[in-house]
This record gives sequence, structure tokens and C-alpha cells, in this order.
Amino acid sequence: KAGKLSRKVDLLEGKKAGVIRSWNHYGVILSGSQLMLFKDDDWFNSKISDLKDPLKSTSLSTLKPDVLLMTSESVALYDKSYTKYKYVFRLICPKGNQYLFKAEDEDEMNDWITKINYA
Ligand code: I3P
Repeated sequence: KAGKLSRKVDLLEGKKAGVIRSWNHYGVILSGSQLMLFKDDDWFNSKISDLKDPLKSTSLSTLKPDVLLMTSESVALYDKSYTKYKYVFRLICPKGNQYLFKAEDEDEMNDWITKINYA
């Protein structure tokens, strides 16, 4: 799955992340249990169209994400107690890191949650 998400680092090793608490916009690819985040929108869009083009035979493994998260032991969930923004889900990682991801709409949010959890 590929799409756009905004991300915010909420907790690092169980503690409230201090320095950078702002939201960052990413182009995102979920491949197996690798969640790859790319900052550059234009570059991301061109790579996505290359990946779709059979003649270009672009390989996912050549992509260098700005952030790589392994989701196999993580859980994505909708956090009812979080009300500040809509379509936000939480990614809880084994070492106590937690990220908030903001999707474009409810269907997208649910699709990301499902695919991350079952990848
Ligand atoms: C953060 C930024 C975030 C905000 C965060 C601020 O400031 O305004 O948008 O998160 O609030 O700390 P900065 O840009 O200076 O890092 P929300 O939009 O989710 O509230 P927080 O510290 O309460 O997470």
C-alpha cells in the first residue's frame, strides 16, 4: 500500500518525546512489514508512478526512505481518547516508541490500520 500520512513522534521509549513534536508530512509505502516514509513529495510521486510502470521495472529495494519502521511486532490502533485531530491512529512499537499518524479520511485510516496489523 502507498499513500500520504502525517506523522508525529509522541513517545520515545515510553517517555513523552521532547524536542520534535511537530507533524511531518510523508509519502508512505507499506511493503510487507516495512513502513517506509519519504519526505519529498515530488520524488515520491514520481517513484510511485515508476513502480506502477512495468517497463521501468523499478524495485522497491532501491528506494531509500527517510524513515524506516519495522511493523511486525508493532500494533496500529485507533485511539478513542485522542480527539485533537480526525483520522489519527497510533502505532505502538515494542520498545515503547509511539507514533501518531494522520490519514486523509476515515477509510484510509482504517485501511492503514488493517494493513499494518496484518502485514
Ligand atoms: C509542536 C507543534 C505541534 C503540536 C505540539 C507542539 O510545536 O505545534 O503541531 O502538536 O504539541 O509541541 P513545535 O512545532 O514547536 O515542535 P499537535 O498539533 O498535535 O498539538 P504537543 O507538545 O502538545 O504535542
